[in-house]
Formats: sequence, C-alpha cells, structure tokens
Amino acid sequence: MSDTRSTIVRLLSNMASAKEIQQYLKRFSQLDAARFAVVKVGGAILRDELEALVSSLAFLQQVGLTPIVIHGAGPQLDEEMARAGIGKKTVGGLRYTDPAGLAVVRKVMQGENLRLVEALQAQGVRATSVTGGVFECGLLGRRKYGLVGKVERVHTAPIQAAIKVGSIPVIASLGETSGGQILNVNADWAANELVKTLRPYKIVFLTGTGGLLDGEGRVIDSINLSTDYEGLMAQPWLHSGMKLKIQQIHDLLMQLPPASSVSITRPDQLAKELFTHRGSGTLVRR
Ligand code: X2W
Repeated sequence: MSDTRSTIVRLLSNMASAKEIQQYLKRFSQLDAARFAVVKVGGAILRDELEALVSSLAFLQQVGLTPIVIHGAGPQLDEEMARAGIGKKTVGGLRYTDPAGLAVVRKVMQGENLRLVEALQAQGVRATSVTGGVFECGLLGRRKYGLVGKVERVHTAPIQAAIKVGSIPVIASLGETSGGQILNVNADWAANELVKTLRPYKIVFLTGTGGLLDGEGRVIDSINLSTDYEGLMAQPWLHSGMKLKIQQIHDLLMQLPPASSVSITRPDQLAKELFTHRGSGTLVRR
C-alpha cells in the first residue's frame, strides 16, 4: 500500500469521518499558503522516525498543503561532538559552542538537513533545503554561551520562494550575524521566531514523546495556560526540560492572537492532529 493510502487508512481508523477531514482541508486550502503551518522537528525524530515524518509530509503535499519545516539535531550533535572529543556544556538548556563546536554544528546541521530533504525527494516530495539566510542573529552572550545566536530578524524570502513553487522549505536552525558569522541557534527558539514572523494557523512540535508528559509519563491531552500554567509550573514532577518547553510555549502564545494554539505530537500522528477534531498529543492554548 502506498504511504498516502496507509496514512488515510490510519486516519479513518482513528475515527475521523471524511466530512471532518474535508472541513479541515477546506479551511487550510483557503489560507495564504505561507500561513498554513510551521512544524518543528527535533533531532531525535530525524534519527528515529524519519520514515513516519516523510510520509506525513508527503501526505500534506499530496493534498495541496505546504508546511514549513524547521529542524534541530540535538542528539546528533551530542554524538558527533563526543566523537570529536568536545565535552558537552549547557547553560540554561543551551549548548555552549566554541569555534571547534561550531564547526561540528555546521557540518551536522547541514548533513541532517540534506538527509531529510533527500528522504522527501526520494518519495517524490518537492522539498527545498534552507540552511542559511533566514535567521539574522546577534550573539546571545559570547562569554557565557560562545557562538550561540539570539534571533533578531527573520528573513522569509527563501521560505516564500520555496512555497511559491509548492516545495516544502526544510530549514536548519543555523543563524548568522549581519557580518556573516554563522551561529548555533536552539531549534525551539528558531521555530518560535519563525512563528512570530509568519503567524501560521497551526504550530506543531514533533517530538519522540508525542506530547508533554505528566508525572506518570502519560501524555497530557490539553493545557489551558490561563487556568493551568501556575499550577503546572509548581508541580514537583515537572522536570526542567519540560518546564522550559512549557515556559517557551507560554511566552510564544502570549505574543500571538488569542485563538492560536500549539500542538505537540508524534510524526505518525501529524495528519490526525491537523485533520481531526480530537487531534493528537498535547494541545496548548492560552
Ligand atoms: C542546539 C541546536 C540543535 C537543537 C544544540 O546545539 O543542541 C543550542 O543549544 P533539537 O534536536 O531540536 O533539540 N543549539 C544553542 O536545538 O536540536
């Protein structure tokens, strides 16, 4: 069975009616093409779930939609740096990046970007590699973080050019200063800046966990920030990575129109998230 058909069958077996799917399709196809969705893909997904990711993105292109993909490469960087004998140091969840580390970041980011683009193209999906020219950055703090960027401006021209020809832009989280110095940018931060500039209808973070997890490791269905945020942040079981993630989503949503929401799900659940009322993973609203 083709990837598209198997995706549709999976969708239907997840109890979405054709009518429901059509409703969403109609809504999405009426949007300006660049405002459909920003999909952030963590490095772990590229490593472990590339096939599911590719078939979900292929499906979207087959129904005429063009998501904007932004990816990281965290685990791959850990591995490659260890191999190069560069110790890992993080400051507040960000990787301290010295010049030797930056060389690894550039190589690995470009490699992972190309791997995804080639995997998409091998399935007949039009995809464009974007590894520079989008995130104009300043240094976050040279002494504290090294060559880590803080996004100051997002240049959308390379993204718009891809979308115009129906090609999925696949963007690496690399930044550069106005003087041309390449910088390491946290992929969640890069995704957030992209979202603030493009203001898409859907914001999706694809993670291996398939959502935000509660104290027992179960996926939390939905979080309403206006009622749940303070209580959630005070939970002893909420580990620091998750806390940072929720904080970032909170800050992002506060800068977007009130109806905006963020979904966190798995790549094989992307279509279900986009085309069904029930969605999948965790839905965060403000
Ligand atoms: C990140 C960029 C990669 C990333 C890093 O070096 O790990 C900083 O921390 P994931 O897979 O989406 O976590 N940059 C400055 O964010 O990848």
